[in-house]
Amino acid sequence: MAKKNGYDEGKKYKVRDIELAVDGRKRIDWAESRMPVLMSLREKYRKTKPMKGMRIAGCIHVTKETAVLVETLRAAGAQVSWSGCNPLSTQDDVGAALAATGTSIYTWHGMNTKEFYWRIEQTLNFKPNLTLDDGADLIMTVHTKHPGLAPGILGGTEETTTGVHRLRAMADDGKLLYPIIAVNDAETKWDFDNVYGTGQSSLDGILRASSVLLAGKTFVVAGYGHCGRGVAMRAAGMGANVIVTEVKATAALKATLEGFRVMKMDQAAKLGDIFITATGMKDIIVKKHFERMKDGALVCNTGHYDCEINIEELETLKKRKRTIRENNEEYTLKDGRRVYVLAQGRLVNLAAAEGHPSEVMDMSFANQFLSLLRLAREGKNLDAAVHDIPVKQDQEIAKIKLSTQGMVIDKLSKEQIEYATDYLAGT
Ligand code: 9W4
Repeated sequence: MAKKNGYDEGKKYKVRDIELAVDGRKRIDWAESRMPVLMSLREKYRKTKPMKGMRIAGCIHVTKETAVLVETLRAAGAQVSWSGCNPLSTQDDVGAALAATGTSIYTWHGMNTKEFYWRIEQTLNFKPNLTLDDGADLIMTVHTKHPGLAPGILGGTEETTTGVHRLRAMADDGKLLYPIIAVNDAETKWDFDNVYGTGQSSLDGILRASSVLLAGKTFVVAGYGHCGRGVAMRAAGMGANVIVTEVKATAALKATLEGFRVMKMDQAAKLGDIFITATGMKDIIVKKHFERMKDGALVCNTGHYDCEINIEELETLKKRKRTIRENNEEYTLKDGRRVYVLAQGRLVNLAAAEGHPSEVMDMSFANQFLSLLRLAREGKNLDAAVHDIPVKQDQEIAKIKLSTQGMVIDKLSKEQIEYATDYLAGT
């Protein structure tokens, strides 16, 4: 394939280097072996091809797990056109492997802003009848630049909390032009992502960037939402002594009942060996906290924003700074104490590790697949509103997941169902 401007030029794709496809395929094979729900859906729909005639434009992180989703949609008969939703999250070898097996894909790691907007236009060129988003950029582009495409679109899906918020606001203003399914709000997505996905991958990021022993360390978790809880649980499992800081009384109470000490960050700052923020709020760790930390303290963030740790204030305290290892900056303060910041205060689970494990993404992406299938079948009868995932779909996905692990659960008998629905019984 001829190369122009450093990129492979092809009719249906533009990726960093098509020769990376061999490595990408190995990664995808690995993810497939960890994503049994999606693979069972692929097997189920391979013959009947219920997505035949569907043209899906997708704008979501190009990762090995996304590739399993894309190839499942194609196996079910859909045509796809894909782009990444964040210039830093694209795995170029995965993009190459998708392109090499005929997926139309326009994305590469580190693309600039102009290229970033260009890639969405490319995916819209084939006039999709379904859209898939992570952050609603694709849907917004249809609404703002190509509203003429909307009548041909049966519906779209949205993967993230932020995207769902944007779309609900649009629907409230009567501006939404086609139905959206809020994949983010499925229990088998958000609960498992936040608790088990972020829980494990954050520790993975800390260990890759520092290789410290967790056992016996004082591990401070700021924020006891789902992410904080996942991290606290896993750190405790590795033998750390966990301290939680919170502003919400009920969340703090849960942390105490789950066996963790709770205190203010002002106090925890003196005790912690490792700090992780998971609040979604700014200025959780600031100058006064750095001033109290022990020599060697390690600080990182797994919340949504990179403003939870005030690095500018740390900069004012430093005498010297150096990169001690990948994703690990050593700040030597004026009094000689050293503070280590991982992944520059960005999301440590993504910047220093690989995000949610494939087993967790399996459920998010099974929800994506089933939602797109629902839109293909029923989209024309749905209102231009944001729709929830049916409870039945959540239960179905959890059930398939359990069955792939060889687990079968009990079922209520007819009498038990009657008992549960009879308000006169049991008094
Ligand atoms: N990845 C990401 C974002 C920013 C970023 C500078 C070098 C989210 C969800 C899924 O946002 C994602 N910044 C980086 S690396 C990096 C990576 N830097 C900053 O210094 C490094 C992202 C969903 N997901 C999983 O979690 C697992 N498979 C998935 O599809 C992926 C990526």
